[in-house]
Amino acid sequence: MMSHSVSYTKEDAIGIITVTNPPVNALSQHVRQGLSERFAEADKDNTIATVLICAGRTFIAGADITEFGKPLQPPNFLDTMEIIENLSKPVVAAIHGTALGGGLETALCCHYRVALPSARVGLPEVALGLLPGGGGTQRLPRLIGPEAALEVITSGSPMQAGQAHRLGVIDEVVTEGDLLDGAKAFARKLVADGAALKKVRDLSDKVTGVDLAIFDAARKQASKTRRGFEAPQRCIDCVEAACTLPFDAGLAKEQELFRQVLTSQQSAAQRHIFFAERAAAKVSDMPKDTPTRAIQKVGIIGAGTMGGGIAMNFVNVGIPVTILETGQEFLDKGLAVVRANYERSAKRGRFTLEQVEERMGLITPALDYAALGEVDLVVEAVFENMEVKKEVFARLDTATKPECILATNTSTLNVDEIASVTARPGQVIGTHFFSPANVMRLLEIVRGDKTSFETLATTQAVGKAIQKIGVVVGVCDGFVGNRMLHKYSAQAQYLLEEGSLPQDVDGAVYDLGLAMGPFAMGDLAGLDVGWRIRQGKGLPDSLPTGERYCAIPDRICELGRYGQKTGAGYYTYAPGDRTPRPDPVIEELIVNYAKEKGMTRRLVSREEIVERLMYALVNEGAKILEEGIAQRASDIDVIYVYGYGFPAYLGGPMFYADSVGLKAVYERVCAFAEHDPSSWQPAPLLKKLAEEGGTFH
Ligand code: T1G
Repeated sequence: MMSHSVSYTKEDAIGIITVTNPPVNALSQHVRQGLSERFAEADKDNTIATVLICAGRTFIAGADITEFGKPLQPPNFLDTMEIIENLSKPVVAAIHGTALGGGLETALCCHYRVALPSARVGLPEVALGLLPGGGGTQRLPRLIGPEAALEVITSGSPMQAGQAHRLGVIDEVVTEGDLLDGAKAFARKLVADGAALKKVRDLSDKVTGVDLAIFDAARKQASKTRRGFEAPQRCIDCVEAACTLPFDAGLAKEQELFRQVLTSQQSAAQRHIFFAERAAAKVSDMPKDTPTRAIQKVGIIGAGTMGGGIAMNFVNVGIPVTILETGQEFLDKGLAVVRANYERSAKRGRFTLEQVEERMGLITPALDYAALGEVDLVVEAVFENMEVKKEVFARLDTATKPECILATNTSTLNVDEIASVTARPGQVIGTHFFSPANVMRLLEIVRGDKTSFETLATTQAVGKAIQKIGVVVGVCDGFVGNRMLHKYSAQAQYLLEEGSLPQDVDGAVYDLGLAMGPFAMGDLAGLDVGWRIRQGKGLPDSLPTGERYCAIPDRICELGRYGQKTGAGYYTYAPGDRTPRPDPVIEELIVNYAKEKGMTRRLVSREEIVERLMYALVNEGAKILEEGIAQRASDIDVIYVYGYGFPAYLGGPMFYADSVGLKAVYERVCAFAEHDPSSWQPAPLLKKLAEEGGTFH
C-alpha cells in the first residue's frame, strides 16, 4: 500500500522527498514505509541528488512515541535508514523546527545536513527513559567526538543550528525563509565539486584512541545528577561501544540496550509523564476556540521570596513587571534578591551582565496601586492570610483596568472567597507557584467557581509563555499538591511516634527516588510556616474529637528550631552546610513524646514506611479525583513530578499505584485503616477500581 505521508517530486534534476505527518512529522509506520519507497524511487530516477524535507512546522521530531508499548510494525527504523545512507547519489537533509531523536538520526543517515538558523537538533530520548535507538549513539560520536556526544545524549537537550554547525552536526546554516532553495543549491554545489557521499558511519578518527576513563567519569556524574535513572547509564554504554567496537557491532549493542530500555518500567513511566504533561493542558468542559487575552504588562503584589521569584518568570520572557510593596525598604530588599539571583546565574555563564541589567530594567518598583492602571494581569503574592488578601483584591478591583485578570498565589486559601470581594469574579483565578518560583516548573491553576473560560484559557497561555507546566485544579484546602502532601506529612509524623526516626523515613523515600524526604523538606521550607498556620487554626485544641494529632513539629518549633534557617530543625546543620545531620536531641524528644502519649515504639520496616507515605498520597489523590478537584489521575502525576520532586521514572503517585496494582494498594490501605481509623478512610474510588481490577489511567 502506497504511503500517503511521504511524497516525491523533482525540481531541476534534484529529487525532493517531503514528509507530511502532522503535527510533528513523527516517524510513524506509514512514514517509515513511505521513506523506504520514495528513496528507492529516487535512487532509480534520473537526478543528480535528493533533498529530504518536511512539511508543516518541523523536520521529523522523532519516532512515533504512541507506537511504543505495542509490537513495532515493519519497516524497521534501521532498514529505512540503511536505504537512505546507501543511496547512490548525495542525500541532503533540509532541517527546520526541531529535528529530534529519530529525526536527527534520519538526518545523520543523509550524507549532508543543512538547517535554518532557527532550527534546533537533539537526541531527547533519555527524557523518555530511552536511548537513541536509530544509530544516533554510534553516528553522533563519529561526527562530534564522544565527550560532546555524551553531553548531547545524556542531557537530551537540543542545540541551536549555529552550535550544531560549529560542532559539525550541520554542514551549512542557510538563510531563514528559503530552506528548500538553500538545500538544492547546497546539493548542486556538492555535485559540481564532485563531493564524496559522506557516510557518517565510515568516519572513525574521532572514535579511535579514546581515553575510556571518560565513560566511568560520565557514569559517576550521571549517578549523581540523574540518581536512579537507568537510561542515562545505558546511553553511556552505547557511546562507549562506539569507541570500542566496529560500527555494526556497536549498532548491535545499541539495539540490544534499546530493546532493554524500551520495555523498562522506567520508560513506561517517563513516556506516561510526557503525554500527561500535554493532557494537563486540556480542560474537558472548555470550548477549544476559547479566546485568550494578550498579556503585555504584569503587576506583582509583594516583593518577598515568592513575589520576586514570580516576577523573574515574566521578566525572563521579556514581559515588563510592576512590583508593588508597602514600603521602600521591602522593595529594595526584594529587588536586591532578584538581582542577586540573576548575578549568580551570570556568574555561572548562563547569561551576560548586560542581560542582568536588561532583565532588571524590565522591573518597575512601585508603592502606589495607581501604578497598576495599565497592567493586563496582576499576581498577588502577599502574606498567606485571608483578610490581607481580601483587602488587596478589593483595592486591585478599583485600581486596575476592567479587563485585567486578578490572580492569587495563595497555596491553600479559598479562591472563591477572595473573588467575592471584587466586582469581577470571572477574572479572578489562582496561580499557585512553587518555591523557588523562578525554578519550579509546576503551576497549579486554581479555577474558581466563577472564573470565566477566557480567564482560564489566558492564564494557561501565560503559564506556557513563562515556561511553566500548568495544571488546572479546583478549589479546596490545599488544592491538589498540598492537600495530598498534608496527608503524606501526617503519616511521616505518625511514624515518628510509632518508632521511626526522621532519617529512617527520609532515607526510605529517598531510596525510592524522591529528591528529599518529608523532614529534610520541612527543614528546608521552614517548620515555623506550618506551625504558625496550625496556631492560627487553634490546633490541637480545636481538633474534632478522636482525630489524631502529632505535636512533635510543634515541640521542635517551641525549641526555636525552625530548620535550616535556624541551623536546626528535625536535623542539625553545620554553618554554610545544608547536609541534614541526625540529632540525638530530636531522638530523645520523639521518644519522650511517644512515652507521654503512652505509645510503645516499634521497629517500622522501610517497606511499611514507603507504603504509608505513598498510599497516603494515592488515597487522597483518589478522593481528589472523586470530588473533581483534579480532572484526571495523570494531572496528579504531573503535579507531583514537577512540583514535589517525585521521580519521573516512577511516573507520579497514581501511575506508581497502578504499577503496584490497585488491589494490593487497597488491601494495605484497609490494613492501615484497621490499625488507625482516625487517619485512614479508604477512598471509594480506590475500593471500586481495586474490586473491578481497574487502574487510575
Ligand atoms: N510521537 C508522537 N506524538 C508526538 C511526538 C512524538 N515523538 N512529539 C510530539 N507529539 C505530539 C504531542 O503529544 C502533541 O499531541 C503534539 O504532538 C504536539 O506536541 C528511535 C526512540 C517536538 C518539541 O522526544 O519534544 O525518536 O497533545 O504539544 O510544544 O531514537 O512535541 O496535540 O495530541 O509537545 O510545539 C524522540 C518529543 C522520540 C520529541 C514540539 N523525540 N516531542 O513541541 O508541541 S523517541 C522526542 C517534543 C525516538 C529514536 C527514538 C515536542 C516538540 P496532542 P507538543 P510543541
